[in-house]
Amino acid sequence: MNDQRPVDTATWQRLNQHWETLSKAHLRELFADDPQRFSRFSTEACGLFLDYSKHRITAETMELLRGLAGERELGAAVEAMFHGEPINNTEDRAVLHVALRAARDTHIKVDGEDVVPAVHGELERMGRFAERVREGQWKGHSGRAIEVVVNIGIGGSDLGPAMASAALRAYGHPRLRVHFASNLDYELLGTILADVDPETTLFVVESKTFTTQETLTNALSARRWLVDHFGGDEGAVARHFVAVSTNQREVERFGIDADHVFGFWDWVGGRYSVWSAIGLPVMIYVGREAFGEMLEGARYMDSHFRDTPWENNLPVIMGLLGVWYINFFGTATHAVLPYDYALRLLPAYLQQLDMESNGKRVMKNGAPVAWDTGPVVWGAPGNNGQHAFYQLLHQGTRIVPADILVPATGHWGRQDHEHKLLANALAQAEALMHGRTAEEATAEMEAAGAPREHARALAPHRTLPGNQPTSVLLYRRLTPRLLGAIVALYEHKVFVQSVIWGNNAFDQWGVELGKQLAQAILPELGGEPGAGHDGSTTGLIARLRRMRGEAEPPID
Ligand code: G6Q
Repeated sequence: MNDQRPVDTATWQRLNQHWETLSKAHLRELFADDPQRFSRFSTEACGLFLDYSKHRITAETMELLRGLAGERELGAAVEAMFHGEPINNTEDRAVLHVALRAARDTHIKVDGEDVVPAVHGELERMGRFAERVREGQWKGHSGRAIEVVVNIGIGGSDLGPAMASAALRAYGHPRLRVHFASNLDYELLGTILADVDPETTLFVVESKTFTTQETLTNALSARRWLVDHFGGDEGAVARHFVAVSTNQREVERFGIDADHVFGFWDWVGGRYSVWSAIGLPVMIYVGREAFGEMLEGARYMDSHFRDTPWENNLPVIMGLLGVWYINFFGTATHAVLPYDYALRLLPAYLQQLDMESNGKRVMKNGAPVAWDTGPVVWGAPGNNGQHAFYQLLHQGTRIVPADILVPATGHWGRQDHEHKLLANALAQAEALMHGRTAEEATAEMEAAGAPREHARALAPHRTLPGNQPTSVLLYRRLTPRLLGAIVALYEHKVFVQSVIWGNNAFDQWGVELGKQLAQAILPELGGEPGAGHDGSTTGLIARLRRMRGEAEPPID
């Protein structure tokens, strides 16, 4: 464990001084000063072309940031992860999502045992099952083929497969639909169930622990709905429910046959688990081959991350840029803006990946951090964002670094749509970087015939400061391989940052307290005496109890 604080490295101080000068520079000047800027600050790997020239950096910045990574022993940290060392120190676990996509002939040991054969064994079981469903050989209780897969899971057991299924719609089986039920209120599950036929629906209950309240509540409701449809015949469950879990015992207690349980391992974190059996709904939807290609794309990115010098290493570059903004410019958020509607769930997926991993306030050794860690990650598909929140990016008061993801082509062959989409994506990156000066705004208005006084008065409102940093990630088309590469890129980016900051990216103790308190409040909502809360919680419990007992209030 590296106990040194990043702020105590020699490079951190140098970065501070460097920031003093560079923070005053405008990207317009940086481009004017260096005609080679685009080629200097762009690189490509695994089907992804990264243009990071629109960042507030110079060659010296990147050199210093790489120096920081060196002082933080990033290289050794990467090797420790790939070698299955227990780098998740608070849970004493290895962190091996990279083993989930390792080639068959690789050897990765945990506690002396090679885990790769088991990974491929489980992939093989998943593949056989997925094929049976896809080919209509796996029949429901009344003998009909499956047409709808409903995933029941939450957090890491929901966001990954939901994001990947949406992203790979173009590769989906034409007979199959996939739904994702995660929320505890009945709105989501109820809406899905109202829309599907129990006789052709397969539920995949996904839960690493199989103790998660939301998932078990939804699974029990779905099961009751199914059994009711079959007139109380419990035998239907075996044909309509399978599970994915590391907790075989709890799954069996729920009533799902061991043959219909797909497993994974405690060295797979929830938010890193889409590559494991947690990806089963994706595999059923797109087929084992396409799922294998997604793993392959991630594997390419793993090799790239491990073997490529940092100058051209995508996760390292993106991780270091984040550190530069968060720790030196003091930015608090990071936007993800895909100009690819298939990636509409990527911002939510990355929100969990990043915020649950690096939303930490202590170092691995328990010492408090005295520097900011993970950003608030947010975003939405690009065009929609342009007509909504981009205003703040263009004229607000904050620096918001953003990733703009752009496919050269889509899956529909619609050149007319694609050209306009690409023009918009590039225009936004350009506008965010360049902005519009007061002089330019005034001249434009005058050229359009506005009187000088009017143009001058309006100029401050029409001025865009620019200097807003973006990374543009181009790719040819969103294929399964490409998706695998994108997701692995972000996984490794988050890891790079955790190494710089010194925190454990693989635990999530912060989410425990709320779960414990919910268990305590639950009986109180039913009227049992409480354990004692703050005045607000006690007042809200009482108010909710009253409201639930009341008739619908009249609307006045
Ligand atoms: C992910 C988190 C969390 C987890 C869910 C669901 O890294 O640990 O999002 O995935 O709480 O947990 P189960 O899979 O155990 O139901």
